[in-house]
Amino acid sequence: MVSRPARVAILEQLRADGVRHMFGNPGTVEQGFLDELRNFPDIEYILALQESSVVGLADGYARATRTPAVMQLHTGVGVGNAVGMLYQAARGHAPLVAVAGEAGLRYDAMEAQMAVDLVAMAEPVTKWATRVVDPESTLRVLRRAFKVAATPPYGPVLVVLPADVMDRDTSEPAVPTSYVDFSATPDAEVLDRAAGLLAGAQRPLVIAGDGVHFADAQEELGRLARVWGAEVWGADWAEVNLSVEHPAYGGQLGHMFGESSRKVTAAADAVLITGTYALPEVYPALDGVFADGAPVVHIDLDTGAIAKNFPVDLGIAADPRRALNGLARALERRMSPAARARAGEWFTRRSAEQSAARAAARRADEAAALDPDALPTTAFLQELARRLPEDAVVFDEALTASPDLTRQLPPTRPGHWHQTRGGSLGVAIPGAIAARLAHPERTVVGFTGDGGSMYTVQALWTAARHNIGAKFVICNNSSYKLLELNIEEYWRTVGVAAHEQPEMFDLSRPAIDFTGLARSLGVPGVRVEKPDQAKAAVEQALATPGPFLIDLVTGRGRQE
Ligand SMILES: Cc1ncc(C[n+]2csc(CCOP(=O)(O)OP(=O)(O)O)c2C)c(N)n1
Ligand SMILES: [Mg+2]
Repeated sequence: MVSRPARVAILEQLRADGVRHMFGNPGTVEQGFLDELRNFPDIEYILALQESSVVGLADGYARATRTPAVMQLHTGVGVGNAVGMLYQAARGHAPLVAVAGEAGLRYDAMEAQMAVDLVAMAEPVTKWATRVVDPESTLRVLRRAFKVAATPPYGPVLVVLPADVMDRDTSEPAVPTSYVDFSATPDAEVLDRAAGLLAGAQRPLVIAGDGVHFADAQEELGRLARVWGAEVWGADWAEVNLSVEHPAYGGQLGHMFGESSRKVTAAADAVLITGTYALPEVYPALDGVFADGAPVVHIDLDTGAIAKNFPVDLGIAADPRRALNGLARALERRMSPAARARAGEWFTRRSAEQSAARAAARRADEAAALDPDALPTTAFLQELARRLPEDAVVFDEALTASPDLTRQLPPTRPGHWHQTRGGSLGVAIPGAIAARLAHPERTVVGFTGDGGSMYTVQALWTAARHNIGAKFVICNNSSYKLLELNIEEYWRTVGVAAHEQPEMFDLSRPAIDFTGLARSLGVPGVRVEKPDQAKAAVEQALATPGPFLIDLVTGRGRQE
């Protein structure tokens, strides 16, 4: 293999790995390899104007393509801006490979401007962070980065590329990364033991998370829930792990308070956990999560998730799809006729109850949509639901508007709905752009709040710049509504009498002009204040080939 500068070799490596896009925000210390990109027209540089947006785009792209996404960050200042989004990408298990430049090894002693220990900075928010110190190991390290990012549990990786190392030659060949196959099937004896622990349950519960989606195990999960007669509750659930219209779907455990989750988890007399861990809330319960004596079985490719916080009776490192399939069969064999009858009756009753509840909600929404003075939320979402093609993708960061959204556009198809995860705001605008970039043939709509949008609003410019026709809906209630709801819960918990909401949750002064803001970034848009404006707005958004924004008034905020 001929020698060439490492700055060229890294691009050959990306090419060998089939990378088509690099998301980034450039700086001087990366100019060496960024300049070489002109000789790699098959790798498109997608320019974002702030590093939160860079990571949001890469995260959305990895979620949409389910392959590692590559991004470039600018040394300490860029990595610093990226940290919050990297945190959410890490919690969401996005396989990301970030490269960050720095001036060079030779300046290590100088405490030069912008220099910082990038590895230390990124370590808490990445799965692996490292620095290339010798050009002859540049591609070795890059390939390891790809492999680590795409090995369960997936996660972001940072590779620091000092400019003086990149300017030296390497003779390493650029060959595709070796990935590992994880279709591990549990032994029949282990599945039988799991079934033995679970088969006698009267009130069985499945707690499932995105690991189900990563393993394409939705069907197997639904089937197991049906066989076992178990409700499926979500935790760390930001993809479609089971259709929300599946009769076993119970809902989401608390993102925030373990006390809320406990009502569900402690009521079960047997628990199966898969694709998540117990339990990822902000204020998790420290004890009493599961009823005394209730057996807990956990199946995961992420062995760190198993028995992370509470003991389990059986932990199984395996592919959820194969394991759930085998466990359903083992349960069929192990369950008594009475247990099978209970499960069957439960499933039939649930199906009937849930279709009745959906029909009632539809009638209520239809009645609400007739009120011309009502907020336009329902009318708008109904219009959109009527007109969106079947394979549309929804990025849901609608927060307090999310229940309205998912009622009209229920997350039923895996890969066609993504939600925020990890608690960081600002994912929907870049996420929707990246989803559309990955699937230009699909209609992609990103829903975010007036609050959430502002963390990465400059990504609208990226959509305009690269002509990526994603649609954006700002659910504008002039407030940080979720914080208002959370503090009310807090007042109740600590026994503080309800009082006026803190001023800092109010976004009405001054009102943000979202259509003006979008226009300034190259994205046209309209504001929808009344139900009768909904239809025209939806039609205009869908008829516009490029990006389009709708400022949807979902609340009046605090009026003066
Ligand atoms: C990066 C980041 N900063 C701050 C927060 C705290 N936070 C959680 S919800 C929220 C309000 C979100 O407001 P909006 O997007 O308008 O949705 P709404 O609650 O009004 O439905 C804030 C600020 C966060 N989650 N992430
Ligand atoms: Mg809001």
